[in-house]
Amino acid sequence: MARIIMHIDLNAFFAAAEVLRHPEYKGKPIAVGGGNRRGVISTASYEARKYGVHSAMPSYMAKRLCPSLVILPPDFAYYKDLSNRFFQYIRKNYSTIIEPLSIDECFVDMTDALKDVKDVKGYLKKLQNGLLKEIGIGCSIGISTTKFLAKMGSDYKKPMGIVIIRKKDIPTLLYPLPISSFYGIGKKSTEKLKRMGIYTIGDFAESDSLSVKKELGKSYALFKDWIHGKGNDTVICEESNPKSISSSSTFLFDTSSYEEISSSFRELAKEVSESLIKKEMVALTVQITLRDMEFHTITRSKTLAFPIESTLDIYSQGMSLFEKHWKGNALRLIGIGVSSLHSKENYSVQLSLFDSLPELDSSTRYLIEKLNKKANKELFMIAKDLVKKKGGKNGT
Ligand code: TTP
Ligand code: MG
Ligand code: MG
Repeated sequence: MARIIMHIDLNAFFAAAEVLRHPEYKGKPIAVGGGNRRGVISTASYEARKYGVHSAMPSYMAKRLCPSLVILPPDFAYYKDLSNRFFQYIRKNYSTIIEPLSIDECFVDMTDALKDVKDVKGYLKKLQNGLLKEIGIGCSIGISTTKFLAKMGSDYKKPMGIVIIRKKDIPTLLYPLPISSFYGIGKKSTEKLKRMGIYTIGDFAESDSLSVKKELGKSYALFKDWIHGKGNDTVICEESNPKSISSSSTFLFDTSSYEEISSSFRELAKEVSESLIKKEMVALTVQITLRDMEFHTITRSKTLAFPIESTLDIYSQGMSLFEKHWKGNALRLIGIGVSSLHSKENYSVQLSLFDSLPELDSSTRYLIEKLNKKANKELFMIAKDLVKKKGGKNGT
């Protein structure tokens, strides 16, 4: 059965992210990038694009085109966090088969989600508005039967586009586009193709020229397939083999309460641990993120000598990072995550040793005491102590 593939890309991502935390820039020409003489523009708001400002343009040139342009320095940790929330939103509400293509875009297998949907456009409009409400950033969506066509669809209309490309729509929708907009054909090849008389995607689709074949080499047959509606429709879901797992939480009100922050960390550590256990993985690195009211973000991590997976271990390692790096200031967002992931099977030997590691034992005991004291009753204990207490024969 044919799959239904969606490609979704955030509009003017870094610039939109800045407008989100600086509403005073809404509707104004702004850009994100290096402000000095040698700096380049990462991206520009749609208002700035009207002046000809675009990605990869030297900042001084952008300023010349648009003297009122405000150029803000990039904050990658903040964008990464928004990006995670964007992917999470899709994963939670639409499909778990999701493949990020870059920080602001992903392919999603929507076959299941759309199988009983009559009004596809209306359905996607809801997704788009939901994302705008949840994350605060607009997006463009392309839907088709291959990854290539879905990507061409999301590029077709910006901002806030929703473009469905059926095979029969390819000539009307894509043939008139300039060859430079063909996903996969780079700048250099574009220039060469133009010299060969290939100005539009239609020219390429209908050409049989030997020199074009030579220029594109092995990719020629692939690109021909793509533009005729054949091609890859497998969305590779990184989730099944993640590089890291993390969870973050934004406080309703900024807080400097140790108790509140600590209990949030525990909740988040629980989510991370559950996800880790479900994937039968263990982690060697723990990371925390702290963001204050001015959106200054710090991330701190530590790599352990032993693998961990439990809520308590993730929580205690995260808290030790927190206690070391927190300056007592009010926080807006905290996050905790694990990386350097390994399958549990590979680590089973170490895990059995791990049980007797004194460092872990003492930190866990310390934590349990602290938690029980807070709860005023013996809510938590180490599993092996429980076995001992119950007089279990296997209590080692
Ligand atoms: P894009 O999705 O290519 O661009 P965009 O989101 O800014 O705008 P559009 O509405 O056209 O999708 O890239 C995503 C982010 O990646 C972008 O906001 C900034 C960054 N980026 C760079 O840093 N340098 C570049 O040359 C490009 C193209 C993007
Ligand atoms: Mg984008
Ligand atoms: Mg993009």
